[in-house]
Amino acid sequence: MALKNSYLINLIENVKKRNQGEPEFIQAVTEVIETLEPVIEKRPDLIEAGVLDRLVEPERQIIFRVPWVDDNGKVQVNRGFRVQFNSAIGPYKGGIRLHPSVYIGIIKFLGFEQVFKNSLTTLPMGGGKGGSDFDPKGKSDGEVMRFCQSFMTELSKHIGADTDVPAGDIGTGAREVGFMFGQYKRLRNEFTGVLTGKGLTYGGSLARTEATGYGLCYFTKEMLAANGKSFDGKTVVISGSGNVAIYATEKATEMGAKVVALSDSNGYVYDPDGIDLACVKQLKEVERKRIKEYVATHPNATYTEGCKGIWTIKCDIALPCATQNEIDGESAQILVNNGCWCVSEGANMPSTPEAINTYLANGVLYGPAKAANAGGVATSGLEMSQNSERLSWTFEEVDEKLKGIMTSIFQACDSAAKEYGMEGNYMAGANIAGFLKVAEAMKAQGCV
Ligand code: NDP
Ligand code: 2IT
Repeated sequence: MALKNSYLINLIENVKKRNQGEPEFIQAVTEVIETLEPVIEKRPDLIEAGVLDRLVEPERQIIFRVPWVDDNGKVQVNRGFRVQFNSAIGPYKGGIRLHPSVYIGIIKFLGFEQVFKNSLTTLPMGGGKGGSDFDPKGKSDGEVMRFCQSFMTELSKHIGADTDVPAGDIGTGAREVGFMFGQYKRLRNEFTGVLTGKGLTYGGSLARTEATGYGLCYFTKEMLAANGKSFDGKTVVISGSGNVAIYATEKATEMGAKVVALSDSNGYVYDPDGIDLACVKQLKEVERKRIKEYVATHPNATYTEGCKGIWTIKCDIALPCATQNEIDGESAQILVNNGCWCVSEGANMPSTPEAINTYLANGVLYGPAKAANAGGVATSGLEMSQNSERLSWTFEEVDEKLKGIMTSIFQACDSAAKEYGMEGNYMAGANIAGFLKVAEAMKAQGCV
């Protein structure tokens, strides 16, 4: 989409100049700013209050050394990050990514997206994100623990239950959250809801593990229903085989779909009989093995090296649940050519701008990440509420609330898109609806 508003054109130019070498951050900002043009034309007061200029600059960025000792007694050094992006509507909230590709540009893009996503959840959470270039793959439990303790030793100075509440993301699951929580408690001598995604024996919420994948399916179900469609009898391709992919597979299958493929960063499996999720859970959640092991016990399934090829599998619905920019323009075109008519995003920013243009040009129902995958952080918000009142709710209670939140997110995207003359463009709707709440709060609080 080409911008016409000169203020916004200058704003993006400035973001590009000030954030060189951070293409993911520039990509995330550009997408949002482009869809805000009709709002800005109607709301000069927001420009006057400097809301946009402030919105594209994180409130605080913390970068620190994370030294730890490996199993051979050798000192290793990683880099840790926490970007506290925006606290206009609540304490900073967002996950911690542990992956060798992490650098400040990735954390800033994720933190920026989180601001709008958290606003859409209807809960009082600002946006933040953290992480490290540490790779948990192939490390022993002891190494992961020593890394997490070192990471938290510094991070603990900057977070708190009413300040900034981290959680999981790629490479950070229950094990890592547990080690980080233990270290925070030891350092501060306080037992608080400083992290979410905690284990059920020490303050975690039921349904948080399932929440992102389930929430993705609840959102997608609403989007499909609004367009006279459903999951029932549809063929679905899901990328990734981590937390989000596993529980998206579970819920989509429960809703009557057949999930035929999953992947990891090495390759993908195609099972025409439908993915056997019990096997995937055992391989991935228990044994921490590669997805290619699946074919050893499933003779009808095939494994192909390389992850991009997963988008050449014929499907009705694609749910990318692995990582950013995993669907480029070429893959999007192949999906469309093969008859795919819905893409809904479990991962953060999995589609490149070219891919998104391809969806929109071909009438593909497109559920954008910051709306479609908001169920994880929404349930983190529910974990914070339970921690505050020192009670825990049943699985059914949390799941019902999650469904309600995902339905209201879809409705907010749908009505904002309609109000600004872009009916059916849920990306524009998500950006606008997420933005307006944060913008009003920033304006009301003055120039801070
Ligand atoms: P996990 O670490 O549990 O799983 C990540 C999966 O994606 C793995 O299968 C991994 O394969 C694959 N993957 C990671 N990086 C790449 C890559 N560069 N290329 C190809 N595949 C890759 O993470 P989650 O399931 O939690 O996260 C998946 C996505 O969902 C991320 O974009 C995350 O930001 C987003 N998300 C997560 C939420 C949550 O609550 N966990 C909430 C909202 C969004 P391998 O094992 O080979 O690395
Ligand atoms: O991208 C995300 O929304 C997450 N990784 C979840 C963040 C959270 O605080 O639960």
